[in-house]
Amino acid sequence: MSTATAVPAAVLRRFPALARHFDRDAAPDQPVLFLHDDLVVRATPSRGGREVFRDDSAAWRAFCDNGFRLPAPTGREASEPPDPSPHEWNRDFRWRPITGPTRILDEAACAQYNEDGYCVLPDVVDAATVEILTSEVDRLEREGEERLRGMRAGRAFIARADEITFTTHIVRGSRFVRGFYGSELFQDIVHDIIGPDVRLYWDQAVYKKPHSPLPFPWHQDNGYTFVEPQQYLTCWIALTDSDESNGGLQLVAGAHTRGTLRHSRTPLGYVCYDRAPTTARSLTTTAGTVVCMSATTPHQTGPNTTGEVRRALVAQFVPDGAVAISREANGRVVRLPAEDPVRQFRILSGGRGVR
Ligand SMILES: O=C(O)CCC(=O)C(=O)O
Repeated sequence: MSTATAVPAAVLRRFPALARHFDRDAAPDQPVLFLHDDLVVRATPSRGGREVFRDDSAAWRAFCDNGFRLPAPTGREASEPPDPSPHEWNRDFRWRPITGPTRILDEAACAQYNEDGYCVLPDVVDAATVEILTSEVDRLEREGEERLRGMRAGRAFIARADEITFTTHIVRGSRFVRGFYGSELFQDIVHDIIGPDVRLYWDQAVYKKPHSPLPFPWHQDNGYTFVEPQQYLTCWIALTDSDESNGGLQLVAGAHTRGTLRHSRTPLGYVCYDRAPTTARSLTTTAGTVVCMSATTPHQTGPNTTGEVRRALVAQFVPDGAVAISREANGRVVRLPAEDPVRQFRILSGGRGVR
C-alpha cells in the first residue's frame, strides 16, 4: 500500500526521528510517498529521489497499518487548535477601531473591519489594470523563479520553484505597480484604515503554481517581522479569481484584537495555529478584488488543486514613523524605521496623495 502526501506537521511532531530525517535534507515539507512501513520516497513533480526511514516502534507500525494516518483526534483536540500566547513584544496592544469620516469604506465595511479584522472591496480594480499588473508581475516572477531554480532544492525558505513564489519589492522593478499603489484607490483605503500620513511598507506578489499541494500556513503578517505599531494594513489583491480550490484566502475573524501572537518557524513559514480554528472563513474573490486586513488578522491559503496559476499581489501600508523590530543572532534588538526612499515611499501626507 502507498499514499502520496506532504508530511503533515502532526505526523512530524508524533515521529521526531522522521522530522530529523527530513531536517538533514532541509526539505521536510515536500510531498512523499509512504511505500511500506519503512520506505519513504520523495515524489515532487520536479524532483525525485528515494530514501529509507526506519522506525521499529509500535506507534510507527500503527501509523502504517492505519493507511499512514494518525489516530483521529478526540475531544477539544478535534476542534480548536491551542490558543497561542502573545508575541514577546506584544505587551499593551489595544485595537484602534476605524472611526471615520471615510472616503471609500462604507459603514458595513468599517463595521466588518472593526469586528472581524478584515473587509472585502469587490472588483475595485478594473480588468484592464489587472491585465497590465499581471504582465508586469509575470515578467519579474519568471526571473525570480529562475534564480530560485538555481538554489539548493529549488527553494529559499518559504519559496519553492513550481509550487509557491514570492516576488518581493515589485515597486523597484515596475513603475506601473509603483503608480498603482500610489493611486487614488489606495490613497482612499489607507486614509480610512490608517490615517493621514502613510507609507508603503512592503510589497510582493504570491503565485501558487498548478497542483501545488501545500498550504501557506496560518500566520499574522506581524508574526514575520514585528512592526510597531502592530495594527498596520495588508491589502491582498486578487489578480485571478480564487477560492478554496486554488489557494484562495482564508481568515480567522475576531482574533485581530489580541495583537500579535507567538509564531513558530516551520519549513512552510511562521505559524500561529497548526490547524484551522472553528472561526476560520474561506473567501471567494474575483480578479480585481481587494481584501483589506489588519497585520494582526490570522490568515492562510491552502493548496492549489487546479491546473492554473493563482496570482495575488500583497501590499502593506504603515503609518509614517513605523518601526520594524528584530533580534540579531547576538541577541541585540534592532529598530529600523520603515522609510526606505525607494520602496517605502509616502502614499499620503497630511491626508493628501503623494505621487
Ligand atoms: O497569497 C498567498 O498565498 C498568501 C499571502 C500571504 O498570506 C501573505 O503574503 O502574508
